[in-house]
This record gives sequence, C-alpha cells and structure tokens, in this order.
Amino acid sequence: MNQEKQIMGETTANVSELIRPENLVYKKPTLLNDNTMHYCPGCSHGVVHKLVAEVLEEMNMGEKAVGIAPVGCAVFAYNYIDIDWQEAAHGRAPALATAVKRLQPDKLVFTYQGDGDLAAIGTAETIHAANRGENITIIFINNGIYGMTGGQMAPTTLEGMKTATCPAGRNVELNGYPLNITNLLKELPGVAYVTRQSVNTAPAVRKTKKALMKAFENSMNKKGCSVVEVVSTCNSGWKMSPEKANEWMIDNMHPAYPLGDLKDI
Ligand SMILES: Cc1ncc(C[n+]2csc(CCOP(=O)(O)OP(=O)(O)O)c2C)c(N)n1
Repeated sequence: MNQEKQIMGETTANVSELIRPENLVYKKPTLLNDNTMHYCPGCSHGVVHKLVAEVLEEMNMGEKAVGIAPVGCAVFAYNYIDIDWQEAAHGRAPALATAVKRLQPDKLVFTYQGDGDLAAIGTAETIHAANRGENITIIFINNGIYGMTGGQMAPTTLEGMKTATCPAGRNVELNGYPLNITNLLKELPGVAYVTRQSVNTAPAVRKTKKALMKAFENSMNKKGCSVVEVVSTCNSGWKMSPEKANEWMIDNMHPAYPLGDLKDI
C-alpha cells in the first residue's frame, strides 16, 4: 500500500512537471470562441468548425476570412467561429460568396453547407459558382440527410437508407439515385480542387485539416473553386448512438462516397 502510494505520488509529480506550456501539443484555436455549441453529441459539424478555426488561425487569416453560413444545422456557425460571416438563404451560399469575393478580392471567402442546402435547393448556385471558377472554397458536410428539420431524405441519401420521408428506405424507382454531387463538380473546368474526407478518426481529422488548408490557399492564389466534402454522421437523424453512427458511416457512406482527392490541379 505504502509502495503504491509512493508510486502514485511520483506519477502525480511527474505529470505536473510535464504539463507546461512548452510541452503542450494541442490548444483550442483562438478563433473558436467559448460559446456552447448546439450540435448533438457525435455530430461532425463541431469537429469541422474547430478545424476551420484552426486552419484560419495557422494561416493568420482570421481578419481576412468571410464565411457564408447556410440553413441547416450549421446555420449558427457564426456563433462559434470568430470571423466575419454572412447568412445566405437556403442554397444561395455560393452565389453570395461570389458577390463577397468579387467585391473584396483580398478576402478569403468560403461557404459551409449541408447536403440539403448544397445539393437540393442550392444545386444551381453550387454548379454555376463552381463552373465560373469563383475563387472561393465550398465546404460540404454530407451526412446524407436533412439534419435540422427532422431527418428527411436528401439528394445524397443512400439507396435503401431509411429517413423520415422514406421510412421503408430510399427506393430508386420512386426517388431516383443518390446524387454524388462532388463527382459532378470535379468535371467542371472552373474547379481546381475537389477532395472527399471524413472526421471520424484522428488521422481522418488531420487529413481534413490539410485539405481545408489547401482549399483556402487555392482560393487566395486565384486557382478557381475548391470543394472539400466531409462525409459525416447525423446520429440524431439516423436514429443511432454516436458510436453506431460512426460504424454505419464507415460501412455504408464511405463505400458510396469514397474518401480521397478527386481533382487537384
Ligand atoms: C428557403 C428555405 N427553405 C427551406 C428551409 C427549411 N430548412 C431548414 S434547414 C433544412 C435542411 C437542411 O439540411 P442540410 O443542408 O442537409 O443540413 P444539416 O441540417 O443536415 O446540417 C431545411 C429544408 C429554410 N430554412 N429556408
């Protein structure tokens, strides 16, 4: 017992010696404020928000960044990332981003959209902004569902996947095929970079961070439009625990939306 106490005492002393500013490998980005996020536990939005804040801080672009917020769960992104934001009506984020970037070309302009916002009501704005080669970054959170409004079917909903509006599963004869919109976007000449990532593991988070950095750099270097898709979970909409939702995503979403770079010029 005494020996145990001694070991524990030594360990505690060692730990307090280790926790020094020079030894820290992680800190919260200063551009991520202290507001409590409204996202469900297990949701991918919060992780991507943190990455956006981290990348902008590392690029020293906090003062120059303008985010365009969507409708959907991420509508309140402006409450968490401490940069300038504009709110766009459903799907109009790429059109608004076009205006902001053209009027203020020295700004780093990005949209942050879910699949309902980007690939349903916003299909036209997304395709045309990308095709015009606007020097913006489109961040696309693909959770295969309308999260905020109760888990309805989205264009990206998988075949057979159950949602509030297709409780027996998506039927392609009735509802059409899942829309792989980033595959379409990569074909457009105005698009410089398309990548599909995820944030379910530490290595995946690191890759998404690199992808965001490259996309933001492209936007500042006038390379054209960059698209970062993040294949994500919506455990509330999918009606699964966070853990199960991650497993389901790996087994079902990742084969349908394979991760990796689709275009990089
Ligand atoms: C112009 C307009 N049409 C419809 C809505 C209703 N609406 C709000 S959020 C949403 C779905 C958003 O889903 P998605 O873009 O996939 O984002 P998620 O909530 O999954 O993050 C809808 C249809 C709205 N707010 N505004």
